[in-house]
Formats: sequence, structure tokens, C-alpha cells
Amino acid sequence: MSPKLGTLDELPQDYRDAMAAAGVAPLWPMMRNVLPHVLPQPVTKPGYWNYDALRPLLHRAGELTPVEKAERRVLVLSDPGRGVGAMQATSTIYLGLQLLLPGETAPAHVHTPSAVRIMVEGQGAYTVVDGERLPMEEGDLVLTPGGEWHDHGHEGSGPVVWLDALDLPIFVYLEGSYAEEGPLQSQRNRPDASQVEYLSAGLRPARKPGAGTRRYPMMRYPWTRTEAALRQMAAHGGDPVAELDYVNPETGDDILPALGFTAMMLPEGAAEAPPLRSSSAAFHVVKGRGCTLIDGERIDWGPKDSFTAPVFADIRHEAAEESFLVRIHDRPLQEKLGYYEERAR
Ligand code: 1HN
Repeated sequence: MSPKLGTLDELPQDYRDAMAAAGVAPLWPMMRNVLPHVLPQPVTKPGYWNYDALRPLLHRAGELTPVEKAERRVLVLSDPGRGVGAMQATSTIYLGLQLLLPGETAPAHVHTPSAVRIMVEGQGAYTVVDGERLPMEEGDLVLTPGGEWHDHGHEGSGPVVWLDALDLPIFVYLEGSYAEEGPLQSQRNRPDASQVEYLSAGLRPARKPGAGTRRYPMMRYPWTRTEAALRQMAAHGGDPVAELDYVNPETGDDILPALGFTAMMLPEGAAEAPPLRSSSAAFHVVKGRGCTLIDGERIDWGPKDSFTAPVFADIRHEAAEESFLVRIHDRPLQEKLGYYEERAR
């Protein structure tokens, strides 16, 4: 048992005034705000965004605001614990739904935060990263790592929407977030690396000794392959719920420095209760239906919906039908800081 700490109102007013005038404050009345016992006390609350409800709002943004006046035409998914307008869905994860209309381009820029796009709806969009043109099909993950020039375009017929996941809140906290703008990139006339150098898991290009690789050698993870791999895992892996981490095919590291991405397949009727994790998480439903209890709060989800869980949340998924989710989390950052943890229930 630790003793109860002293409070501010126990101190004489003249002393409090003198401290304030000197630009200092006593730690002990505030100690438990920053160091709660046993578990963190997250500000983040579970969030849920129904895609069918957001779709008309996104399309209206398309009518009201030309892409030229938006740079990126995005509706931001704000953490309910912080309120609408908060530029974060959890402590570390920014989420937004981005709309691009046929024929539009979103200008090239480069910035310090890193992003992953998860393609939600529509066909014909692409992202260009460092001159490499990455086609975006439903469920694909497309990386735009920090420091890499990127622009978007759309040559299809209907609207396209994707989910942006960025480590932006960390960069804002670090006062390290900034961007540079430039002209649309010229595109190399060849398929992206997922279709050439890294067509098959376990194979990478042979190279001369000492020849380096790009830091981010593969920037697109086609959904068709992820789903096929999950199905094989589910059929033969032993665990009824198959999970695959997205990794850099050269190093096996997580695909971004701060954020990790894990694809999950829940068979119909599956119930899954992972250990309590120190990471916060956002889930995107690629396909399927089910419900998830997050710290006792029930979220019923369907295709293209998104939902979030704070750190150390008690998460219990139940799939009403065969379901595929992508879990976005900050384990890579927490591992780098040396404190990532999973607690048995
Ligand atoms: C960004 O670069 C994109 O490139 C989308 O599509 C959303 C939100 C905040 C900061 C940068 C994009 C973003 C963003």
C-alpha cells in the first residue's frame, strides 16, 4: 500500500502564489495523474464508425469541396474520448476516410508521419510513391512511409474511398509534423514491387554482395494474396482464428516504424478473446459481420466499418459470419520504447 499523497489545498496560499510566480508546481498532488497504479488510465474511449452512415457524408464532401480546395478530401474519425474534431482515433493512431472522384488527383507531398491506406470502395484509384504506381483494389494495403513523396489519382468511373491510418498523433506530440508540396510525380512504367520483386513469399531478388535495398522495398500488399494466405492458415494452421502480420519482405520488420498491421480471419461463429495488450488498436472490417465487446461496450459491425479499442482493453470478438479484419496497432512503437506487454486474462 502506498500512502495517500498530499494535495494542493493543504499548502498555504502564499506558498502556492510564490511557486506559481516562480514558474514551478509541486509534483505530489499531480503524481497519480501521470503515474496511475497498476494500469494506465486511457483518455481514449472505444469508437465505432458505420460505413453506410458515413458514405453519404463523404459523397457530399465531394459535391461541396473540390479536391483542389482540400489537398486531401478526408473525414476524420475522432476518438469519442477526445471529442469530434480530435485528430486522433486512439492515443497514437489517426484514421480518416478519403474520397477521390473520377479524374481527380490529390497533389504530391512528402511529410514526416507515415501512412497506410486500406482500400474500402471503388476501382481505378492509384497512389504513386517515389515514382512507383500502386494500384488500389479493395482491401489492399498501400504504404506511404514518412519521407516518401506520394500523390493519388483515379482513372475509374465511380467514387473511391479508402481509410487512411497514420502515426500522426505521435508526430504532433513530438512537434515533428510537417510537409512539403510538389508537382505530381512522373511514374515509372512498370508494375509495383509486389508484382515483380516480391511476387512470392520467401523469395526476394538476388543481389550482389553489399548492394543495398530500399528501406521500404514493397509498398503494396494486395488483398487477394492476404485472404488466400489467411484461408490456408485457417485450414492448416491449427488455430481457428488465423492472423498474419504485414512485414517488410526484406527484413521481416513491421511495415512502418510506429504502427503495425495484422490481418485476421474469423470463421463463422468464432469467438476470440485476445490477451490484454498494452497497444491501442483500430479494426477495419474488410468483409463479414459480427460484434465485439470492448471493455463491456458492444459494437455490432459489418463490411467496411471501423472501430477502436484503448490500451489494455478487454476485447471479445464474435463473428456472425466468416469475417476478415485488419487490426492497426502501435505495438512496433511500444516495442521500440521497450514496454510492449500482453497480460493473460
Ligand atoms: C496525408 O498525407 C494523406 O496523403 C491523407 O492521402 C490524410 C492526414 C494528415 C496528414 C497527412 C494522403 C492525411 C495526410
